[in-house]
Amino acid sequence: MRVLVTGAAGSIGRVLTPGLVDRGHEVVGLDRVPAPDGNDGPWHLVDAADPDAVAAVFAEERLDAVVHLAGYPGEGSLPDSLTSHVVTTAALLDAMVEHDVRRLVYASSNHAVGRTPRTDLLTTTTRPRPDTFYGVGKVAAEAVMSLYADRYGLDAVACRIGSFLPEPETVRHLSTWLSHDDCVRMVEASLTTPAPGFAALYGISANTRGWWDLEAGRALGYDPQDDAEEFADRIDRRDADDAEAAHVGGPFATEEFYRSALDRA
Ligand code: 15L
Repeated sequence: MRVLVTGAAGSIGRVLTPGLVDRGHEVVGLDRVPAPDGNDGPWHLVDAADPDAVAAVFAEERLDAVVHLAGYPGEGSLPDSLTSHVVTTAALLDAMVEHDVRRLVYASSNHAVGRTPRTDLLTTTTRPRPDTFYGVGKVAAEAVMSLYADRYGLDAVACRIGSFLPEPETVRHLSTWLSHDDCVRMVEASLTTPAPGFAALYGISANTRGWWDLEAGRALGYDPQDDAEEFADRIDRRDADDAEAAHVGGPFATEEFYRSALDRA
């Protein structure tokens, strides 16, 4: 497949680009910053929130699918979060409709449901329950994907990623870790599974301590192979661990992340 990867210079993009190339895909990179050293593929220096610039990329490139990773990965004001996550997604979806590109795989986040109290098993049918304006942005981006799947018959898979890291670093990560290799597996399955329509999955590895349902992902062909437990004896307990265990979103669901929606002068 010829895949446009937005945010290709970011932490996930730098892992995913070679991962998809190794699996026989062609990657077209898009980011606000230049391509990282070693990436010799096609590259577009573009802000994904600029619909004209995004449309120009689609006019120039032949594409089979889009993997949308671009977006600020932490908390911000509500308008900034909406621009970063919703406007970028909408700009891509409009260009996809115009150029008949039929599949979007989106780096959504566990923070779309981060304010859900810890339950026995977190399913993908739980109600949207963001823990931050970042999470609000992810919920709204998923809603735009659902709208375009219904209106235009696009396939749009929202991967609610946990903690994408080389290795788990905290007790929470023993449940929420997504390994680099499993991330590539997750995205490839989301790109190639037949006719998912709109679908959501939880992007974590097969963690022994995981409590987010992996079945929705397995139904889409995502078969995680790694387990954070392998690193458990290297992880020190912290005072914050209990508070982080209360909700899906961990630290994002704690008071530390409370802020007003709008920045004022
Ligand atoms: C995310 O979606 C964030 O981008 C990242 O900063 C982490 O907070 C991660 O989730 C997580 O929940 O560990």
